[in-house]
Parts: sequence; C-alpha cells; structure tokens
Amino acid sequence: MKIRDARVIVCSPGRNYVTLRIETRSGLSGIGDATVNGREMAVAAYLRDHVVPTLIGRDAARVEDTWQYLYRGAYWRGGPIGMAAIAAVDVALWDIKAKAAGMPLYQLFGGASREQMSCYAHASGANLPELLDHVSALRAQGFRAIRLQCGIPGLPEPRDSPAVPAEHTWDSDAYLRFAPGMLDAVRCAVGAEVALLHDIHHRLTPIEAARLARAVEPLNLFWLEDPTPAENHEVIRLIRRASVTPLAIGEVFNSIHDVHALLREQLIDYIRVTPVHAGGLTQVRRIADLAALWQIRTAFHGASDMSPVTFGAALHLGRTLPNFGIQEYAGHPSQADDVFPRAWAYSDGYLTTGEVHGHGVDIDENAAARFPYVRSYLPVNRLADGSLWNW
Ligand code: CS2
Ligand code: MG
Repeated sequence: MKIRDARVIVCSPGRNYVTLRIETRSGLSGIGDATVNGREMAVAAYLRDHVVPTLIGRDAARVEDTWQYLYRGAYWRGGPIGMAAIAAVDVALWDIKAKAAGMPLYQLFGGASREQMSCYAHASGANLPELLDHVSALRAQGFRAIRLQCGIPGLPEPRDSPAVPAEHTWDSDAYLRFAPGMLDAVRCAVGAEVALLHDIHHRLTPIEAARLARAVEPLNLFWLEDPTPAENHEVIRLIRRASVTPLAIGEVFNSIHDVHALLREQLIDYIRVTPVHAGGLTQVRRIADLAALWQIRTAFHGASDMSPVTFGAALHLGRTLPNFGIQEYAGHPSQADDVFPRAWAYSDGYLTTGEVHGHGVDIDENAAARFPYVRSYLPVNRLADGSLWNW
C-alpha cells in the first residue's frame, strides 16, 4: 500500500481549514486536519515543502514508523506547526488503515468502550441576560454540559477585524469582580444538574486563579480551564492547594513531554490535548493512557477551528478510551457541512462516530475550491496601560 500522492487543501468555509489528503496506489485515500488557527499557511507550507516529498513511495500501513520518521527525522522537534503537520499525516494514515481493514477506526483501537460521547457546548453573551438566553437555547438542543463566557461590564466591546489582529482590552480585577456572580447567576437559573464549565484562557496570575477557584467552589463547576499561561506547570500547584474546583488544561500542548508533570502530580482533572495539535492519534492515545494512571480523563479540544476531520479522529478515539471524559463541541460554520461530508453526528447532548470505515470524514475538493483561504488572526489583549496580555 504505497503512497502515490499527497496534497494540501486550504479552504475557508466560514473559517480556515487546512486538510491533507494522502492517496495510495491501491486507490484508498485518507485525510487529516492540519489547521493551526491564525497560522494556517505556515502548516500548509511545512507540509507541501518539507513533508509531502518524503511521503511519496512510503508504505501507508507504517503509521508508527512514519510518525517517528517525521518527528525524530526532522531533528527539530515539537512546536504547533510541525506537530500539526505530523498530526495530519498520522490521522490520514489511520484513516487509510481502517479503510483497508474494512472497519470504523474505533475498532482498530480496541473497539467501543461506549456508544456515544457526552459533549459540552459554548454559551456566550455580551452581557448576563444574553448569556442566559444562550444557555436556554443550548439546553433546548439537549446539551447537559455548557461552557460559560460573558462580556465583562466596564470593558470596551471587542471589535473583531479579519485583516489584522483585533485588539481587545483586558482587566483581571474587573473580571474577578464579575466572574463569580456571573457563574452563580447561571447556576441559579439552570439548577444543580447541568454541568457548567468556564475557560479563563490563560489570563490570570497564580494567586488570582487560586482565589477564583476557591470562590466558586460552592457552584460545583465541572471545571475551570486554563487558569494561568499553560506553559508554566509549577504554578498550578498553588491553585491546586487552594481549591478542589476541577481543572482542565492542555489545548495548546503538542507533546507528551508537555503533560507528564501535570499528570504525575495530579495537578489537573481533564487533559485537553487534541489530535490535530498534539501529533495525531498516535501521540494522543499515549497521552490518554498516561493520564489514566492518575484517573485523569480526556476532554479533547473541540472549538470550531478543530475541523470536522479532527472531530472524526477524536470521536473514534474517545469511543474506545476507558478514561474518556467529555468532548468539547463548539460546532462548525454551516458552509463546512458541504465541504466535509461526515459520519459523526450530534444528538441530545451526545456525539456518535457512525459506522463508516475509517474515521468517517471526507473532503469534497470541488466544494472546498468555492471557499478560498482568507487571512485571519486570533485577537490580542492589551491592559488599560497598553501592555500586551494573554488573549
Ligand atoms: C478555547 C478556544 O475552545 C476553547 O476552549 O480556548 O476557543 C481557543 O480560543 C481557540 O481554539 C483558539 O484557536
Ligand atoms: Mg480553552
């Protein structure tokens, strides 16, 4: 099963996605997602200029060896761009392997541990009434776990611009004055049974995060996410000592080496890596197994910049893992439905994989061509004095 061709497809059906298709001489093909939000063309170039030429003629069945070849063989290890490129190859090869075996991918990973994966949606609002409306709408769609994000009174409305990074204003004191009441208001509105989550997006100092985690303990949150900048793991100890509010970290990690201290010291409760940004299914399986040693569960990153292809991969893996926790599901722009035909589906608070061979997601390249790439950036945050902060 030699690789005949591989090509990168960059499209923007409502937002940018980078997809790799690998074709074999036997006629089977598979796809993988390589999207890094706001830096899409860097991965596309890495794949086109450096990775694809080394794939032609390789045996598509050698998933592990290809992973090692791209990781060790580059000498320069890790990083979001390189690991997203490896992920795209890895997921495409697993897709091909499962199609060749005539099985849905979850069967290759040991078969189903569950039939459906619980998921959480995103509720947001410029203010509390808007947030509460959004929560009600999601509850009506069956979601039993909801992430809450809300505009902070007194801060200027964020203005987004696709051309240059939009500049938002951040004020940790204003946030800390507002956030506990905001979370409490939603808890009062929905009752005890809905799982409520909140993402701090790396914006607090350790002591601020500890204070917040302690203050919201009575609300019984499902988790607080990314309380402090994720690259410094030592500071999580301070938050952990102060509070038993569960913590979820890891969406920006791309290596098993980024996570093992957090896991070993039981500093987190949910690990947020995703196949696309953490080197594909080959490495994320290892991370999930390592996490299981300390009863830490998975919560693969599933914002809308994880393409439907990454969802296919993540859901097939999630279906098998003994320590699957929850899958984030922020949805995708409706135009992406035409570009990415898929077997996975949402219904009543759960996601299912479907039973199509492979990971069950394809790309319609003609449809993709109707949505050319649009340069776009994630916003940046500045404090009132002009200093740059974490967005
Ligand atoms: C967020 C993401 O889903 C999450 O938890 O942190 O929306 C994140 O901001 C984006 O995926 C960045 O590309
Ligand atoms: Mg997050």
